[in-house]
Amino acid sequence: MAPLALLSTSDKTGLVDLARSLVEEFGFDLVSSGGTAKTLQEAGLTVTKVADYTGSPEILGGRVKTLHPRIHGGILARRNLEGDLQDLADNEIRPIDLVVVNLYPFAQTIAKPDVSLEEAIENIDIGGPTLLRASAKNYAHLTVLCDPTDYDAYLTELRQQGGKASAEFRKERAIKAFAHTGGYDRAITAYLTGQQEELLPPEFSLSGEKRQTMRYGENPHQSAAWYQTGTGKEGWSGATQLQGKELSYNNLVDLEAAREIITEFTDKPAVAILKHTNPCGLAVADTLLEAYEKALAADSVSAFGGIVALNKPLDGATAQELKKMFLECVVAPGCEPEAEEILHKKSKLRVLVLPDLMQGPPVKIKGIAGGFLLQESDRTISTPDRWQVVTEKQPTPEQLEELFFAWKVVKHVKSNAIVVTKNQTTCGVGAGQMNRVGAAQIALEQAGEKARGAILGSDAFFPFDDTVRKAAAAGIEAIVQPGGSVRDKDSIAAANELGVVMVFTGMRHFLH
Ligand code: 93A
Repeated sequence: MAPLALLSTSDKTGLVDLARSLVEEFGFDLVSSGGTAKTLQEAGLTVTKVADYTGSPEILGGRVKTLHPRIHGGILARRNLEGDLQDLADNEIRPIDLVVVNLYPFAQTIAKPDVSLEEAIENIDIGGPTLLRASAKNYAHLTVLCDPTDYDAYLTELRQQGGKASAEFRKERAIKAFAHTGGYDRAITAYLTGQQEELLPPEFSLSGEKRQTMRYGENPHQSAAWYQTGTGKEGWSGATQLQGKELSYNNLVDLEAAREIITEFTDKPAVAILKHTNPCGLAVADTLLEAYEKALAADSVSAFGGIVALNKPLDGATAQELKKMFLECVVAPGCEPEAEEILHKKSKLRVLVLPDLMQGPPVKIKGIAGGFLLQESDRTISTPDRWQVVTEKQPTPEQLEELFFAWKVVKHVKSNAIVVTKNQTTCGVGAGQMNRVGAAQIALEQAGEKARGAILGSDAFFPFDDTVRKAAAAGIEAIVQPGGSVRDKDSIAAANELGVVMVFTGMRHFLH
């Protein structure tokens, strides 16, 4: 007998192509609920409506469509159990081999402004989750697909496995289906209790699906796992790993920090080298190669074993230089074939292509005793047109450009953070200090002679005038900081006294 597929989808993406392949390549018969059947018929496919198959019409305005023993018997029957097979035969029920369902768009519905309770409730899918859970329960005997991005993988699986998905494939999709219905019910619960999380866009779920058990976490004695939330893109926002060892927990944490900092630089080529999420070198230049060389020279000691992020596709010349250094990971929005070939010889180096660097998470999560904290990602930056020059001395256009560079960098350095920059290159980075003047001390010491005529940026305001005095003594010409301290006037007075330019951005960027 021909294999039988049941299709019932709200999101019709990829549906027709899947159905056509099922019929033409693998000889499936199709059964579908009303709207799905209509879409398939309009595409010229032969399909039996659920109502015709069961002999029971859809009732209650569609509230009861697939809830029928002829459907659920066909899904739940154990094909290796005499009694079940007898039941199927006695009731003229065909076993179902594939169930393709996606649910009423509940999250999207409640995200609409002024949605009524009635509309929300009508968008609670009952038959769909029942189909998904029944099929997932019986994954030993059939396949369930709840996500259009899995259709191609299923067809590939059928081609490779001679027309039937492997046990491993079926189990994976069953787990995905249970995770999906679980998340769906949590969204309904949150809505009805008035606790839905307004920080989260509808496609982002706090109940992620486990993508990978990591070898370990931050340290080898800590176990760790990688979860994926429903953004529609595989893995790390759709990144492709071209080569290298498996990504570790720390790699991903660093890569995400690298992605975030490099997105600040969208025009000219920019390269950031990070260690433990902080930039040890970052530079902007006319070419990627030059930017890398400047970033590396900023602190070549720390760059060893670093993570490199580039804002433009990696070219051959830059790859040639990257190759000379021991690095953990390289990420860029593209990779030219020549560069790929050059890096290929460094087989352990992880090279990732992330086409859309800008696609970051909407929220950040931190576990605390008794729960977790959720906050919006820090995606805003105040631009120079909104800044206030607070000193008698005004910045030159060049200084203003450099101040903006320093400001973009310091936003992504762990607090308390101070950076010293010159020629669109970091020359001193003070990260994660318990007092601001200590962070300045580190950045200025690292910059050494380069601090003369350089710019200093601070992620938060100066509580005292000591940082201004230290900066001026090292030769800093201009300072960018948020302002907002009760003692701002002390810092402004010190800057005026010492002939330093100072601007306030009006926005701070703590990062912990
Ligand atoms: O209203 S329901 O909860 N009752 C059902 O029996 C039922 N069966 C499938 N919704 C039901 N579905 C859902 O209908 C599916 O989960 C899918 O989202 C949608 C497909 O409907 P149509 O094929 O008419 O477009």
